[in-house]
Amino acid sequence: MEVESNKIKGSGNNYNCQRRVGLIYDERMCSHCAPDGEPHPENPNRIKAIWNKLQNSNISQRCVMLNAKAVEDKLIQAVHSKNHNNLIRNISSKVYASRRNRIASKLNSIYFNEGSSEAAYLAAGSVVEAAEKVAKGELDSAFAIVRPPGHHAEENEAMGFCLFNNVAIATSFLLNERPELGIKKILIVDWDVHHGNGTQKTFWQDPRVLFFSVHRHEFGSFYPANDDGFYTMIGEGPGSGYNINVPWENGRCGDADYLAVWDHILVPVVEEFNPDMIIISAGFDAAVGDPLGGCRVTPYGYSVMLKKLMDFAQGKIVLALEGGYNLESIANSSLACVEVLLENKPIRGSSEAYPFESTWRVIQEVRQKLGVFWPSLADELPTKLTNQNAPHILISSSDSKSEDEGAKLFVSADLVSAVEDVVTSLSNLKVEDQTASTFVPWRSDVSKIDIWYATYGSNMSRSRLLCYIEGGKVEGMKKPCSGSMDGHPPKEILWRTFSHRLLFGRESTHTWGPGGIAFLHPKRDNQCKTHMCLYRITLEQFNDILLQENVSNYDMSSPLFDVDALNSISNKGSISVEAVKEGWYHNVLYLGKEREMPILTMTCPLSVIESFKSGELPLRPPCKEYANILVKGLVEGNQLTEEVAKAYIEEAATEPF
Ligand code: Q9C
Ligand code: ZN
Repeated sequence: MEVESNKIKGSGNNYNCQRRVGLIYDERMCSHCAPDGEPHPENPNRIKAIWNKLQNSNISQRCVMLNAKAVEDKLIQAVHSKNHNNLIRNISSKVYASRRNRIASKLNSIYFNEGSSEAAYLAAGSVVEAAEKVAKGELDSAFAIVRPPGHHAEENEAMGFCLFNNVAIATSFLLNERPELGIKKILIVDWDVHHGNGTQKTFWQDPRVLFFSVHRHEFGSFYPANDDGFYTMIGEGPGSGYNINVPWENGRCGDADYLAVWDHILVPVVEEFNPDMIIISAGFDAAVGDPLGGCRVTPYGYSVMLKKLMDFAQGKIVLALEGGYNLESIANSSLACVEVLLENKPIRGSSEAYPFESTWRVIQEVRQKLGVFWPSLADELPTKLTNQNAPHILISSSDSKSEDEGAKLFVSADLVSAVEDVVTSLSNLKVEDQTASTFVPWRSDVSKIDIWYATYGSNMSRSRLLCYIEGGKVEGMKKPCSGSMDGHPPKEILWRTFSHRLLFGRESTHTWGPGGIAFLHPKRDNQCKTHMCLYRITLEQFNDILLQENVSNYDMSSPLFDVDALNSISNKGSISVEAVKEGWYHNVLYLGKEREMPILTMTCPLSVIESFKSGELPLRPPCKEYANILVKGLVEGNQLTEEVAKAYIEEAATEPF
């Protein structure tokens, strides 16, 4: 292929030995922004920050600049409906001005302004342009610094800050419009922290496109919050096996987690698939410091992930920016990626030692599900490997003194070396300001304060409570827990009764499936006597349990329930924890003191009780598995006989208001 020198102007002449890397950036993509100056994470500063970083570190000067251009409607309509195409084409015109905000408000996480149409056309067109140049061999690889992002956009729907699906449009362009370029199989790697639902749907039945997405999922509670991103979604018909989802069970995933997925899922599959080209939906919202992602991938991590992919498709790789909302993080991550493209080796650095236990579980689930399509995934991983886990205990709790060392997650030698690994690797990293999210200072403040955590539901069973501390699940639970940072078991267990009513409500839960779950009425009622199991745990552990009881995207960079809250709750009686107020158990209730230590429980707010009362929310008895574990707790705690415990639960579940 010949280089069209009038279009490609680069100053890379001093660096002849380097690879030809294309870059696209165009100011016009900055004119799409939230109306009325409203702050929004998906804002023009994102691509400006990346562009400035590449310029200031003299990296853009070593690349080939490409011109952004608007995508043609014909290419859009290979992915989107005519209706959707028309909407985005016209949304910025004057005639739409009065309706723009109303239309946006009906969509999921979308805004429009006068600049949206042009930016959307340029974003998609730029990825097409970059992909064509790389496919032709005029460039080795390219990075399209575009916005709005694309991977959430579906055939007939803008969502999740995405208007057109840029990567899907470029992929379908190469396969359907440029057969002469010989690109017959394309791998799409979506490492944005969110699931690429739009891209998945576009190629659901298409075996020419292997779509791979690794994302936070949390059993359908992380955006876009449904089951589309689960590992069971493998494509359909001829596309079966050509859709691979790696759904994280929890946040805080970092280099070790991602690289384990690369080594044990992605790379073996790509060896077999042997793509002609790779397009990366390169969101940087899994980066350390991202406000939406809550993960911890470092620039070094991204550089290794990218380098591993460069060994395929003759290095023909296009990166298209998706999400990423911490300006510094996305600039540093982008810089690392472009350096790898130029030099074909990872940047200097190192990573944390081990993946989470949950990461190995997810990897094994994916391998099992896809082993029939990709033989290299079929073998079981050695336990020697999968037993190497990141400690749940990090710095803060390593010196806390526990009477019961027997049930600790890690023998102390392992812990010491694991902590040392983490410390060493962090000190080797070149990135600034990424320690904050790993060494969370609030944790050491609360790791030495003990409280009584009073439980009235399934946590009355010790094995169930331990799921919140050590991670994992007990029988009947559909969803495992991620555990606490401090993995020490409770220091003491006591039983007491309290004059608050026990009730059961809700249709179903992620954890237990159909049926109600236990709530404690926040107000005293002297007629009632509810059995409660009190665990002496640290205030740090209480915070981690509070988070797990109220599944949310909160990243724990500050405590949910801090020392001030603890000091004031005896006066207030209860505190609603705003950061997790979407959760059912965000209301922390003070029940008194035991040996000078406060007794706390968590339940719903009074308003929810009112909704149960009025019938607006269903009161429902618990499912069999859930009832069984309540009974188990009461029996093992020597509080009631099995028969009496069953009757006790039954009565609480059927008693009307
Ligand atoms: N509770 C990309 O990263 N969050 N999109 C909405 C509503 C939307 C992210 C939260 C996140 C969209 C490209
Ligand atoms: Zn994202």
